[in-house]
Amino acid sequence: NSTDIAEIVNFTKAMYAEPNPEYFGAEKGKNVIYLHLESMQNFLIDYKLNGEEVTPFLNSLAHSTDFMYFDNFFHQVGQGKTSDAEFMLENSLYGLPQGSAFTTHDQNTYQAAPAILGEKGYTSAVFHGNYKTFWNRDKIYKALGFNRFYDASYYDMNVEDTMSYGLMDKPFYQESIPMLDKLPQPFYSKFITVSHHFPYSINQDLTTIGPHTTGDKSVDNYFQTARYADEALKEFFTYLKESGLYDNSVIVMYGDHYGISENHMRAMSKVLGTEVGEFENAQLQRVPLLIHAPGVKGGVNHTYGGQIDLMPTLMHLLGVDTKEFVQFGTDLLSKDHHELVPFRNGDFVTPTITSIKGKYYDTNTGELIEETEEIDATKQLAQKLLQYSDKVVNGDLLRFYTPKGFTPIKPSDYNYNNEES
Ligand code: GP9
Ligand code: MN
Repeated sequence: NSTDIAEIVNFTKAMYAEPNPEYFGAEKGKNVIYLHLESMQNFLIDYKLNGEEVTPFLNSLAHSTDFMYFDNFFHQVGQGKTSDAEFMLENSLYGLPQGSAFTTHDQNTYQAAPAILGEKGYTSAVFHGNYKTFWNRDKIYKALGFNRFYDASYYDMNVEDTMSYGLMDKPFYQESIPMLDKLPQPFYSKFITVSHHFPYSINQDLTTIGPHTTGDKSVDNYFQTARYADEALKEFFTYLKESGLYDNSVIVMYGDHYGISENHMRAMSKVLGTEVGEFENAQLQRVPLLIHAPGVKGGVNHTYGGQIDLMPTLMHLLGVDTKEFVQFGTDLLSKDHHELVPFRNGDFVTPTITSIKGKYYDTNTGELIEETEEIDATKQLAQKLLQYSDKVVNGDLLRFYTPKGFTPIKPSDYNYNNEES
């Protein structure tokens, strides 16, 4: 096992992408605010329903130079859905091929973002309007080193303000504000939203846009809850600006995974006005990624990447060296970033090739292409990334490897009474 980890450390070091000096440390000491956008897919950006924007606020951010907007960014989750997205962005390790690492591997040793930043004086916190045991969060967050976890017990979960997965986004953000205000700075925080969750049902009094008209109910409703989530986000940004947090925080918004599954390709063909097959469905796995880094000029960035790449990207912006850490993604802003996006089932997308179930397509045209040696090599690399990551998680291999300068955390030091930090 220690030979395994040595081999894997060699591999991740060989994959390591040097930070771009233009961005490295540009946000040193700044707060971090992650906004986990439930089920938000990238096709919504600038999409018009009956001539009306569905997500006008997100659209305005995507077009603003205050934000880096990545339009070729993909979710990479498996069965663990939300928990896989979180697992990737806290560890730069892939979720598992089956089940959720959050529930099956909560006793592992991790070298996660909250622990790394904790050593640099950050206080970490998760805000989520659902109960702490969902996805086993109360246990895994201790292994990741989260100092505080504000779950449903900290919110007013009255019937009108909740849906099946928890608190609606507007009251969620509102009630989070006083708790966020009390958080010592610099902080590393994550807000996990839920109102835009399958099956996208919402009290019609709260809607400001009609449903779509494909006849497929969950697809049609998807646009109403997306609009509501967009409005909630806008309200939260008003607070962020007024409080001054906007100017001293890196704000990262990401879609956690698809909201409309492959079982709805017929309806999606109507939504997009073009036939949606296997190839188009793979392209639809894009989720929005928007990063506000104060002082850094934004704009649209076409780099291909996925959720596995978020952690090194953020660490480098904060001026934290990642070379000694076992991470399977690479900094999206690095010139050496690998534009290879493996999906959990071994399919992958690059700027030129889309691989689906043993078939290859030209990513730009959707035309079928023959397998070449280069494509085969890319496929091997995608598989290797997934397999090595699985070895680390299944074998709990990080317990045999402590990066230079990192002090392992003790999960038993953490509790979520949230009184002391
Ligand atoms: C609930 C939530 C939903 O707490 O985060 O998770 P999902 O069903 O999207 O995996
Ligand atoms: Mn989710």
